[in-house]
Amino acid sequence: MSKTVGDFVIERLSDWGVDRIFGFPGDGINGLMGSLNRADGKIDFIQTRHEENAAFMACAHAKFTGEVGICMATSGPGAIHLLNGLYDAKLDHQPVVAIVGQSATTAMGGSFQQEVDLNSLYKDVAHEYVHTLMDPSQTRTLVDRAIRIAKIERTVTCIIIPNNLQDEKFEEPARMHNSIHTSLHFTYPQIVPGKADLQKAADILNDGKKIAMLIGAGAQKAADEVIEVAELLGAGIAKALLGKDVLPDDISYVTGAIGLLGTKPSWDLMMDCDTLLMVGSSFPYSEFLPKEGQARGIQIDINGKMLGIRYPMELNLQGDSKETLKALIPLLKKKEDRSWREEIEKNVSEWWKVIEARAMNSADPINPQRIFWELSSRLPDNCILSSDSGTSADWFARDIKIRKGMRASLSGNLATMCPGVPYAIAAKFAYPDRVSIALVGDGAMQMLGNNGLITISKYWKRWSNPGLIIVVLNNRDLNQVTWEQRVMEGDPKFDASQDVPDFPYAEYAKMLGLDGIKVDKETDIEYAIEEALASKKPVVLEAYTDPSVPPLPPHISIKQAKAFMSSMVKGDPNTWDMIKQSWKDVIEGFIPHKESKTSETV
Ligand SMILES: Cc1ncc(C[n+]2csc(CCOP(=O)(O)OP(=O)(O)O)c2C)c(N)n1
Ligand SMILES: [Mg+2]
Repeated sequence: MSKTVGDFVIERLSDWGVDRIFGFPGDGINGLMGSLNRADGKIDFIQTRHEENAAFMACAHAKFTGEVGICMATSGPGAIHLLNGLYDAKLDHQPVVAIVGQSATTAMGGSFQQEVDLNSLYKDVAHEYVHTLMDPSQTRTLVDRAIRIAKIERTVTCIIIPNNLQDEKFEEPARMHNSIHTSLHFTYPQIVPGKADLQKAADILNDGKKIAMLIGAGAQKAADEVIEVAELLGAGIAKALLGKDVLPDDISYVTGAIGLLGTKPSWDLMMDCDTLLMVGSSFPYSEFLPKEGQARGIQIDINGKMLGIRYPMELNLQGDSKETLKALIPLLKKKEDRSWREEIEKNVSEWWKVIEARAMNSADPINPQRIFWELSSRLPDNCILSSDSGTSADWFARDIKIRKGMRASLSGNLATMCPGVPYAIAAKFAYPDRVSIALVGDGAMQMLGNNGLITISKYWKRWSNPGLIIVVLNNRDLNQVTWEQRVMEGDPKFDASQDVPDFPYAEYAKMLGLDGIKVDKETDIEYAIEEALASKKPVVLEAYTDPSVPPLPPHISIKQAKAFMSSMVKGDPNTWDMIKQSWKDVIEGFIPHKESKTSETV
């Protein structure tokens, strides 16, 4: 049989180094499935339960390996299902290529079954490159460009292949006018700002007395340089959520997360600094950065489009974080006055005591913070963590102490529900010897996570280390949003939109042949975590947690406090429990007797 277009697509992907595709079949891509089958395991096809999970997995593959992630789905409904996961990749700047089917060219334009205008549909998510194959001789061009552009732009691209063309005989582009001759290969260039700009940056940093650094995922490979700069400047370092695994949390001047899910030391760092150095982050909430005019700002980002959009920076430098910081270091003077640094270190060590005390507060039946706190100290070396959106992200941000060698991610910019489980699965495929842990709410489990458990049951025996733990916070509530209704809107919890039906997550895992552990007593938490870590199978650790524990912002503004009070006055069904739990957590914030610095905070 001569080589088909589908055969060439698979061969070329393999030549690009692709060895895994996440997807789900359909008649729109049967030609490609046949080619994968004939390719004799050259590329592993991982079948998910839902195309959205395939796209999340491709995104996580890119996040954890640095390689391009590939997902595949059929025309119409399959391509539509991919979208949310693809937006997750696009917004977090991950190279992902979606390969989707389309009605046969003979039927296109005929309102045929499953015919959707995919070029238009994908025009936003894959705006850097989305093309429909019209002729077999285009195949090489489309594959090469989709991959290269995904990498160069760190974004999502898409190839649409009509199903009849997948089985056509493949053709190399002819040597003639109107034909395109593309090639493999791409390596990232080293981008470093010019000398004069680096000197300007050094002058600003050398002039400052109170330097704050904010790092994000873009600083992933620059950990050593970030530390060296902070040491020279006596700076404190806050981490945007996607940058959580860039630096370990046991560094005394790392203030941890920033923003609504952030820490008080990060808030104080930003409110009191006179100079801000932002590296590889597009952290979106400006109200958590210094006030305009308070600090002189420098931003470093590989993506010029992301510069100068969060704070009016004095200097915006396009460059690779590692190389730029390396070039900057010789120009920096060591700050002799360490009082700013000492203050930050004091704040950080007090804050960890607050976090521990909050975690140790009892709740009914279990305080979710306690689960994260106890898990944190027991995390295996080199484990890979993923968090879902929901209160799990709050506790992940605050209670988990990252150590060197660990990886961690979540849906940072789209903040969508459901990446937790598929990210953890993709991590296992990429690193079968490492333990992977997902932190997920019950709402997200019911939306897609439970289906992910079926995928785990299908594949886990392939992994050399079966260590995969799905921690489920069973609070019978879409709790993060319930708190937003109270604190942001001043409304009571709307039961009709917020209540989640109970479901036996651990029992369900057992039905699937996995391990399931349910914990509903505080005294059992440590044992349950240790049992989960010792399990010889993937395990669901279901914790029956209290929805009245508040995911408090690092400081509460008067507006938020008023809204919270008003939600209770309006008759929130959980008023008494909420008062009890919120009060306990607020009190812990004052035990180390650190008063807030700004007048608008209470
Ligand atoms: C796809 C999607 N739908 C809705 C939301 C809004 N949202 C954010 S967190 C959340 C609650 C999640 O509930 P659950 O998974 O049970 O976690 P919990 O907050 O209860 O811990 C919702 C509805 C979202 N971010 N993504
Ligand atoms: Mg919930």
